[in-house]
Amino acid sequence: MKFCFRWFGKEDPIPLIYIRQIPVIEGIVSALYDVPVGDVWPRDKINVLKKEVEAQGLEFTVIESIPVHEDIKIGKASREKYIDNYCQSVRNMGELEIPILCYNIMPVFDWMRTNLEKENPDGSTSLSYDHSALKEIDLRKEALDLPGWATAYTHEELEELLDAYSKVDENKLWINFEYFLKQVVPIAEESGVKMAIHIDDPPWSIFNLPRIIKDEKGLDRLVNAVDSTSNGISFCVGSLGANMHIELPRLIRKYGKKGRIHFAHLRNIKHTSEYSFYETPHPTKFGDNDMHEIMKALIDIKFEGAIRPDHGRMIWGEKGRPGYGLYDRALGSMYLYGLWEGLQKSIPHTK
Ligand SMILES: [Mn+2]
Repeated sequence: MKFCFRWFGKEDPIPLIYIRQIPVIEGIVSALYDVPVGDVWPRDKINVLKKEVEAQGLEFTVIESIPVHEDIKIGKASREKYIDNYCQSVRNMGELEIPILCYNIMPVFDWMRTNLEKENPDGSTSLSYDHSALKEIDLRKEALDLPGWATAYTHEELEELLDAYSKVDENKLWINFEYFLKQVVPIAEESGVKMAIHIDDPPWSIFNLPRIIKDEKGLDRLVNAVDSTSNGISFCVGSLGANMHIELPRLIRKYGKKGRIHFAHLRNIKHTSEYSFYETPHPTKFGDNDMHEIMKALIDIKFEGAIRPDHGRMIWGEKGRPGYGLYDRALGSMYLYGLWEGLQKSIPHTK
């Protein structure tokens, strides 16, 4: 497996050379952040980013993410143009030999947290999610005041989207998603790109919006929608593990053996109630995910895709993008590498 690290390009306060200094990191996970949603990602622009990564001795391994336009999810007539554009972006990354595309199909909001700076007893801060706090928010009545989302939409834009989604239930979203996959996956296949859908985060409906990539049933429907290894999964154990009833190692083995897991996000969370949690340091002892069992499952399936540490805490006084500081993710990388090396050397059949 290839150890990777997410980098937000020039806007990221963490320079690539710092990432390079984390000894186990070989690959970069990044994206273009200045292309309007729905437009084609120009090959030249992707190439500039790729060259920048390679100048530091790293590989541009994963694009995370090319956003799927809301019109595709809603099923508007304008989706045809946006699907064509998406196919062209996939071709462009394929020509540049970037092998993995992480994307998601969450309506309106992607990841959701209610606090980006939950204080921990040791003085560090974490991202957290409190379902009861979220349930009290009526999006149509009050200005959206959630961390990370304050400026994403105007009130009018949000109203319009919510109206459109009032006619899109889970099944309709599935049908629209399958329509998209049937066109894009064959292009990905011929372009040498593995598409890898990220798990919905958190893995349940928020604000009455439909969410479909949230459990085994959803992942089954996904892999059956188009029978191709280019139609795969970004197995985010923090997102999926927020559902207390999911058996992560079993699902890694199940979809991994079908060749459908191309990317894994490895992080830990601790539940404060069935639908509420906060993010912890990566090691097993701090959270509810057994990282040792998760890594064992990845080794069992002879996982050859990309992995990255996921959100970290803010520690050692670091300021920056919540969840994406350097220090705690670097600690996470070293921990994951230690697990990997220990397991690799102690399981005879994997040698
Ligand atoms: Mn993730």
